[in-house]
Amino acid sequence: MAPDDEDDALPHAAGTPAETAGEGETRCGFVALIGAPNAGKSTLVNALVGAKVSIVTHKVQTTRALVRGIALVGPAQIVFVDTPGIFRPKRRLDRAMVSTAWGGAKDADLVAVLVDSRKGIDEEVEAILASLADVHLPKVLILTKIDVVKRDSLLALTQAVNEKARFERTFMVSAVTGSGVEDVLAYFAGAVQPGPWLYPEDQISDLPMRQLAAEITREKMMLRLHEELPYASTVETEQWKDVKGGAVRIEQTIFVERDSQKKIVLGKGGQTIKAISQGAREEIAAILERPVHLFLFVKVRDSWSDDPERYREMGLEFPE
Ligand SMILES: Nc1nc2c(ncn2[C@@H]2O[C@H](COP(=O)(O)OP(=O)(O)OP(=O)(O)O)[C@@H](O)[C@H]2O)c(=O)[nH]1
Ligand SMILES: [Mg+2]
Repeated sequence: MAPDDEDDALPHAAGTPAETAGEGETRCGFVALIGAPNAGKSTLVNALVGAKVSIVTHKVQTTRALVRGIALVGPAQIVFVDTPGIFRPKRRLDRAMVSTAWGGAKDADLVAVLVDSRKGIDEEVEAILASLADVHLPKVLILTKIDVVKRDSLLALTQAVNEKARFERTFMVSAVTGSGVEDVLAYFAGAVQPGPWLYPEDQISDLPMRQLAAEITREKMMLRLHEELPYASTVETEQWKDVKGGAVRIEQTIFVERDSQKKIVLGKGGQTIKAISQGAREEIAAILERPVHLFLFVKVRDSWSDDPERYREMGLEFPE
């Protein structure tokens, strides 16, 4: 992801792939990772790509829109599609997220269904497995977080999940220890179809830099704020300007729904927003490899989650 490409991280003209791998030998395809909220989808996409392309928190419903992370394995370019968790939606934003997740699955070439092996089959997983009948694509099962469960429970879970839906293969991974991640990569490298690469060789994500920067700030906010606040807020990058000394000046707006929430985001004497800003600034600067001046503004907009413009910014369809 080139720092100057913040408005346009999509592929330039094709050409490089054939030079590196030889025309006709390359393979390419989209693999969607779906599952319940918190199943470990974004963590695994990051591990597969070998870089952080999607934000991760211990809270549910962290990912809100599709994030494509790109991995190269020999002649294969695998585009892993991280999706929002699938759950029973209540609010409009929930509906947009869940329909985006299913849409991401149906538009892919292959689907990986992630099940948190510590949680096993709960109501949410049960509902997802039942809906897989409508996804007419090759599917594999990935049991996640195997570093925190006993091995024999994995065999029982493998059997139980495979009785409820048809999978080509079952994988067991830990994104924390890295166990099983190479097997998943090798499998999909062979499973994607022959064809030209769709992204330049050095591209690891399709997310424009300004959107990734907003996501990083949202991650720091989700990690610091509790209860309803992570779900009542959104972050947008408003300004992105090169300034003296090779630095970049970034202005972002945090939208919340109520004045009381704004007070919490700011914190006593502005301490909370300062900490969010510092965490985000350091991470964005590390990605860009240049100094960052980050300015965060908090705006109260009680109906932001009913405003089509906010959905466009997030890359979501606005559900009626
Ligand atoms: N122990 C352990 N924890 C993991 C592993 N993979 C993910 N986690 C943790 O699980 C939590 C959720 O991870 P995410 O990757 O954000 O999960 P997600 O499925 O993308 O969640 P949503 O975006 O909310 O749907 C985080 O606290 C991760 O650190 C793993 O292999 N082992
Ligand atoms: Mg996620």
